[in-house]
Amino acid sequence: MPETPAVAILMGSESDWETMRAAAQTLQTFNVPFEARVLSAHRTPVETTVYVRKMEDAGTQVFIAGAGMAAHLAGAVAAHTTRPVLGVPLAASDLNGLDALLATVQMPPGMPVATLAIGKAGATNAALLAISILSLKQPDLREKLIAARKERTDKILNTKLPKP
Ligand code: RP5
Repeated sequence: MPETPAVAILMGSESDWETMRAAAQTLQTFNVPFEARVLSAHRTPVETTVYVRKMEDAGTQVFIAGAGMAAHLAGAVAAHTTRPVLGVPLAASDLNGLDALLATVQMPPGMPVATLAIGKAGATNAALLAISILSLKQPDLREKLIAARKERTDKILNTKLPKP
């Protein structure tokens, strides 16, 4: 039997993949099993519900949802699971992601969505946050996160600026 994906990445459209692949790549780097699917709060509401319930039942621990414009996907996912839902607002309109940021972050009390930054930074950080959540029960992942942080720290400290 294939391994249950610890993380499910959902996005509202194939056009979101260019940004959301940063989440997939980050999970891959940490060897975290994941599945990525295009499902939309507005265009496939029933299938989104069925998928989230199925994945929660199968043992998926964290959901990442990226969407642009009137971005209701993360909220729609949160409506069907008590697992952590990480929302990534995407820049898909003339409002450059501000529309998606507000739609994703402004959840009513009782229905939390942890909202990350707009775009690729948010997609990367959603994956890192998912790994951090999984690391509460997986010491090997915690070690990998610590090593990755050290690498970033060293890179900053070893920066050599070009001559003025
Ligand atoms: C949202 O509408 C999607 O998440 C995407 O960011 C945006 C535009 O979708 P497409 O028209 O490119 O399919 O639902």
